[in-house]
Amino acid sequence: MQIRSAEFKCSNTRTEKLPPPVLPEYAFIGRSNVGKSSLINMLTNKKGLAKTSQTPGKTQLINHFLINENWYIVDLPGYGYAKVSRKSREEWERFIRYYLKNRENLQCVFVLIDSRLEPQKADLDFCFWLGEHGIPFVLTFTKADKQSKVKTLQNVNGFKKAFLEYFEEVPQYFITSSENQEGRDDVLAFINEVNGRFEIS
Ligand SMILES: Nc1nc2c(ncn2[C@@H]2O[C@H](COP(=O)(O)OP(=O)(O)OP(=O)(O)O)[C@@H](O)[C@H]2O)c(=O)[nH]1
Ligand SMILES: [Mg+2]
Repeated sequence: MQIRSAEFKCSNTRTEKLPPPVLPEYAFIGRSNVGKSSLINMLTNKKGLAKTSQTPGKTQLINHFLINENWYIVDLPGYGYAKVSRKSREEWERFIRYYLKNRENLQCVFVLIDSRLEPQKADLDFCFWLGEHGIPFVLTFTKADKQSKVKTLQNVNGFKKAFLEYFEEVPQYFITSSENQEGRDDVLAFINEVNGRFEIS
């Protein structure tokens, strides 16, 4: 898929104000600092589109980006950000979970996982929650440029193994780097295919 246009549409803290659910939508989520915003910029080839930062917890809202005028990427705030208060974390959780469970045009959730780490409980728990609620998701391992291919595959395999202790099969996954565009074509081809099946409910 060629990216012809990518524009920021809106930021929301309330689900009532989201764009009308008439276009296919893909949500990007993962632990804080995992590289969500960077991945969105890499996929769209637009450096400053989603705000990136060295400080975890930068993305605090539901941000909608309209791509090629016919589908949305949504940048969600990172989970597991230790520095926010318990109360605001709980509010965040309620809000995001409500969005994920109720957004009718949501086609797939991209769960971003840092390829440098061994399986993390927060990531596994979040995947289980998605599975329990029947929300389609794929895994996206990020920052693959930061280490050797062998090390990346070791961590991917570790994650798969942890995953299979609870699930019957491993979901589709991508290995990506926002630094060198690894995985870009595969992710966009996947989205293109799903877009082709979209029907307004
Ligand atoms: N080397 C390398 N660095 C990356 C990659 N992706 C992200 N980073 C760096 O990781 C840091 C966090 O990236 P962001 O894209 O802001 O992460 P985020 O998940 O959107 O973070 P929050 O919105 O704060 O939750 C930044 O310093 C990025 O430059 C990657 O693929 N390779
Ligand atoms: Mg971000």
